[in-house]
Amino acid sequence: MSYILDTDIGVDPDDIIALDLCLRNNLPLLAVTTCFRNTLTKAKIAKIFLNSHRHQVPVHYGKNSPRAGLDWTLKLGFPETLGELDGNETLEVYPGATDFILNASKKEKITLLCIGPLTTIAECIRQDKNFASRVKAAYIMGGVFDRKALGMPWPENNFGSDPDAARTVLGAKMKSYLLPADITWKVLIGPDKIKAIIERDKSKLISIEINRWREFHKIKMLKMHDPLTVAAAIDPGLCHFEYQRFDLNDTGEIILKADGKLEAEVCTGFEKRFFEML
Ligand SMILES: [Ca+2]
Repeated sequence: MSYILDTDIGVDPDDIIALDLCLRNNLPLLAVTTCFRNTLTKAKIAKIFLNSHRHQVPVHYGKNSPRAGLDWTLKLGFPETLGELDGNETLEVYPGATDFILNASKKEKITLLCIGPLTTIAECIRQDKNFASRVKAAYIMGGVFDRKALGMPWPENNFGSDPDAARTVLGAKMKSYLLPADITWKVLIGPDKIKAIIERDKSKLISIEINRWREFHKIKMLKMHDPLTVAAAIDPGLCHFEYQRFDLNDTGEIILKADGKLEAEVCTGFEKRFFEML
């Protein structure tokens, strides 16, 4: 069984921590693909990190998400590139995330780890009506059932950046495991765990991303949205899921509905051993 990680690495540091988790668990990755915005830059960030682990997996970048410009981190002036890219202009990364995923799915059953907006995956479904049936499973971080209850000040980024893509993917009859913000928002790690993660990273990219994010938000804790999502695939008993049908609005909010057009196994909780994996 092979995996493809589709990521918006380079904003919230939980993406690079999720990639680190894949590598440390020797997950057989066929490729890393990048989504959301500035996907070429994101591909280079992923490649630098993979190179630092002597990992030869190819990196393909996809198209930007149609609503990526509405993202709140952009509005608040979050810096878009890492200084580490200077001098790395010759890194070998490739376009064509959609083509890569489509071709890979024709050769073997793949599992998708979707930790960014679903723009590329939706494009695969729109281009090839048999794609969804060839995917073994998709683990998807995105959406929120009750934003107010969480005190979440912004729309959920992954579904809010491309709600049409989210609807296409979750309406495609693919075996989808959804990890909504209602669960992941509460998955926090503190300074001791963050220090341990930073210290073992030879690339220093994790440290750069974490420090930049914590300074920007003036926070000490980090939310592990994406690491929990890939951990659910690595350790199938880790998360508890319940089948749900629902609809989705344009701000990434999920509305439960018995006759909803969308469906997924939705995460309702997880085992605490997750924190030992980090
Ligand atoms: Ca992400």
